[in-house]
Amino acid sequence: MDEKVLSQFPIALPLRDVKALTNGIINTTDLITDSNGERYIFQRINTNIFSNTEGMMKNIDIVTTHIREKAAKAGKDPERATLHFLPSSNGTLLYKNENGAYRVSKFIANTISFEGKATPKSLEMAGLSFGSFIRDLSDLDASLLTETLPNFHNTPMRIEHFMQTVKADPVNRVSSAKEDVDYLVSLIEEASKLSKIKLPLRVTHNDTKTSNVLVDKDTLEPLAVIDLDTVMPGLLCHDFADSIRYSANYVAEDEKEYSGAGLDLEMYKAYAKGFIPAVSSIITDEEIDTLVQGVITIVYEQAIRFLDDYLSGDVYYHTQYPEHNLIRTRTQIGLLKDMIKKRSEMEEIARDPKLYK
Ligand code: ADP
Ligand code: GN1
Ligand code: MG
Repeated sequence: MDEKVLSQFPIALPLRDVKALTNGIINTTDLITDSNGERYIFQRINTNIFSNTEGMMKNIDIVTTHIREKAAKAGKDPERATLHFLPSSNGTLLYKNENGAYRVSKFIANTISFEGKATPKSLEMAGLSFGSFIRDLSDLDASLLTETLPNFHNTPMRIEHFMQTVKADPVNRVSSAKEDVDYLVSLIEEASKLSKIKLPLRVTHNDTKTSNVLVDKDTLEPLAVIDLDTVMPGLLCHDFADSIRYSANYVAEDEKEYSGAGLDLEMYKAYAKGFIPAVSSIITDEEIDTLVQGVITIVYEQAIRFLDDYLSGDVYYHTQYPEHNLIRTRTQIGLLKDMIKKRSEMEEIARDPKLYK
């Protein structure tokens, strides 16, 4: 841990404890305890991916301020409702040096985030959290936010990039993923449908893993949505989709026994039960009509993102072994195939009138 970096933040050094939190695959995150026993989250941002760190922190500042104000008006504790970053010695919420960009946020105590295998209850609570997040930000003008990761969920552009990688085959891996490539190429038309539909641009989270919500440790009541780096203008269906992609799969995203991948409808239903009622006051008919298409599109998009990275030589996602991204691709393909089969059940659940009361 770099003391020089830490000393740029208003925390008491030396640190008493450092614990690495390793579930994210982009940034590096540590839970630190300072010499007064105060706990903070210390993060080194992956600036290869988040190159516009100023825009990113500005988006986070706008969004957290909005949430804090709303929470205070609703009589909730604003400090537990969202992230709170500490200013560094330069007066901004970041400290940068030649090795990267760093930030520190207050640790929100007595909370848990859902990691590992989801349960219907954890998914319902995650759905409620992410749905409430979109609803609470629906009166914030999305154009105030910078598109810090341009075209992040632009599926046609992702497809184009993927096809270029397949063609160039820079590290000679295409032959080891031929079936995967062929299958994903065969679905291009299906995966492009959503991009042709006009939908409202909202303030969305764009990385709705269940590990990105904090709930009360005892009651599991939703408190804060965290990991706000990808907050940008986006589509409601993408936020609905990514949690399901991540947590309603029978297997984990990097399960080597990927043949077990598929959609657990009970988990899907649990997420819908939390998410849809939370957005029912703002959701449009077009958005209801695209919830399931959004899920299928996001799973497809993630499959080509992982495969593109595998075929490029693992330049984007952290990997632990050479086939890691290929395994990740296959868990997504297994899920995708099963979702296509279960599409009508998924639609029926997403349109259940009881969720819209
Ligand atoms: P990553 O980009 O590595 O996913 P996150 O911001 O999601 O980073 O943080 C990783 C984990 O750290 C979260 O899943 C959560 O368990 C914990 N965490 C992050 N910020 C806080 C916070 N302010 N208070 C309590 N726990 C936190
Ligand atoms: C990345 O940071 P993390 O692990 O929550 C990625 C997401 C992917 C996810 C797949 C900025 O999220 O888009 O869905 O991995 N974030 C970025 O696990 O690319
Ligand atoms: Mg995270």
